[in-house]
Amino acid sequence: MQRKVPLELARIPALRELEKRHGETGVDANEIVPMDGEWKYFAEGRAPADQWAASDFDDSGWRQGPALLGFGTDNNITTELPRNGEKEGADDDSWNTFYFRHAFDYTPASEPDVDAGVLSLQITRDDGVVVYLNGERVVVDNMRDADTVAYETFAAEVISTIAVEQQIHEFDVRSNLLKPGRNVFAAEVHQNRPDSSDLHFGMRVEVKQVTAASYFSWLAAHDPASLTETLEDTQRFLPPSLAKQWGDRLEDAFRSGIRE
Ligand SMILES: [Ca+2]
Ligand SMILES: [Ca+2]
Repeated sequence: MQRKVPLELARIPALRELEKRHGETGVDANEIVPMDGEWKYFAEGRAPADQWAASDFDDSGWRQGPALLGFGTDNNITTELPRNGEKEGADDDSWNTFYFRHAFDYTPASEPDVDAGVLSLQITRDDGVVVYLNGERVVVDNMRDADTVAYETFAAEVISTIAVEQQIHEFDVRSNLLKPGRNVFAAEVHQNRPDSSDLHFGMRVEVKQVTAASYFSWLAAHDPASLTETLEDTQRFLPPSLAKQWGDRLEDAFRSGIRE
């Protein structure tokens, strides 16, 4: 009987390497934010209060709707945002930036922990975006002046044509930023120029973890002779803590050729 192995996969490259070698079957993926999730939004032609991205910010005055949120495109927008308020067409009064918040409860699927994998953020945006998790900036994508993004900052590149606008951009974020209990993603979406006619935002998030169950069941499903990696390869791409915890079990599996 093997003991239950705690999850301590802290290195993002290790998980991605495992996924590359083994496909999704070696990795447990759990959706925590759906692409059509509900978001609070602030579309007022100005920046909200300074702490708007913090998890404890009071967004009770913000409006709310399911993603995708935006205006001016054919890209499956569910929640229409006001473009430029009552000032549509007045370029010098254009609204440059729109703000979003999504709160959710997270219960780790297995003991320890949220320190054991990556968050995969899958984002569609027009034009540029900055994303925060519990107040910490985790993604800056297609923005000018990335270090000093403010309401007035423009996106770097124009996002045009349906094919480009519908692209999903995936980012790995450390999953130890996720806490058991309440969490908040926040995002600000910026236009690339004052008179841009369209804008949208949506984001799906998965927690991806390597677990003993996922890893050893993957091993069990494969003929040892078909494996291209050696025990040493496996120990090298796993993070040291996990390679150590799984040490005997890995050696048994490779030596005996008997998959559990
Ligand atoms: Ca566009
Ligand atoms: Ca735009």
